[in-house]
Amino acid sequence: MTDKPGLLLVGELPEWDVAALEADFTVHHYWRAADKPGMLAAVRDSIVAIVTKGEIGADAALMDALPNTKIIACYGVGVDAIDLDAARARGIPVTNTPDVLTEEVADFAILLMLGAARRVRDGDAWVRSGDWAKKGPMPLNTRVSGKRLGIVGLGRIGSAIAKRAEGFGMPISYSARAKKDVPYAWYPTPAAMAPHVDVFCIAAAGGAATRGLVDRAAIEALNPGVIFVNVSRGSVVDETALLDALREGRIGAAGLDVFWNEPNIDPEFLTFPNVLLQPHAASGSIETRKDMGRLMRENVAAAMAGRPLPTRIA
Ligand code: 8YV
Repeated sequence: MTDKPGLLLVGELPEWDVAALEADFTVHHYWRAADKPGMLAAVRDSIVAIVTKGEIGADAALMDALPNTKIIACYGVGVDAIDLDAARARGIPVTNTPDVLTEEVADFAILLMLGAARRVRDGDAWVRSGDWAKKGPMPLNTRVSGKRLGIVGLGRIGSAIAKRAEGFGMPISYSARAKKDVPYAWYPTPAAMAPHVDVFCIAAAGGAATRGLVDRAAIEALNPGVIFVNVSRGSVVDETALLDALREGRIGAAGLDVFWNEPNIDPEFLTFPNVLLQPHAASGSIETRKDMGRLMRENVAAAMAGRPLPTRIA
């Protein structure tokens, strides 16, 4: 019988994070429990920490089922899947992993822009299928450098995308509620920005405040042939309107890392050859995930020791 306190993992983490957590906790893998209510009942009093992920959070019912929880530590920067009001009401602090993934996600946004516009998946298939030798050069595609970039949300990640895009000679606009002290053109809404850009990239935080922010009006205001990228949350976009635009051929290319209803995404996305699909993987390098895991564990350790939490968000 161990006397280590319990920690609930809501989603799968790399084995090195699980091993590090197991030094101090009995780790309960909620995500793989066949009988979730049964597991919660069995561990009810022992759990002192809940570890969530960007995509898988914690609701009020989970908090109520684990009344000794001292921290909800998110392995990710976005805490939109956690009921923050419920956590506040119960006095449970919430932490996330900002900064350590900013550069990685910004790199990925650029990768999606280039990969979608330059049809990198088709090029790879052209080589592998033998079409290169059989048919000659692959069909031509679209330039990114020098095109006008519009970023929805100029926070840490949006700003890092802008910095990179400057290197591509892209004139930059952003949409945000308030104008910032930056040398980029500001628009109050995505719909206002849409007609002025050739590449439209979503980097806003998820959650109630941005749900449907890229609405049908924004999608209908996009220039024909736009390159559309999303590395934030599917919830920020009216996905029905996006699918309509793709079906009607109004989008030149799209690079999408996030969707409604992940991982069971709308299968219609699979039918568009000009869409580059990724499985919510923008922060998914070993280096960045190790940094995220370390920061998540620092927050958990601080909560256990009663120290200030390094990256508390609520
Ligand atoms: C995930 C993310 O946390 O940081 C976020 O908000 O969505 C991602 O980095 C990551 O996929 C781990 O689940």
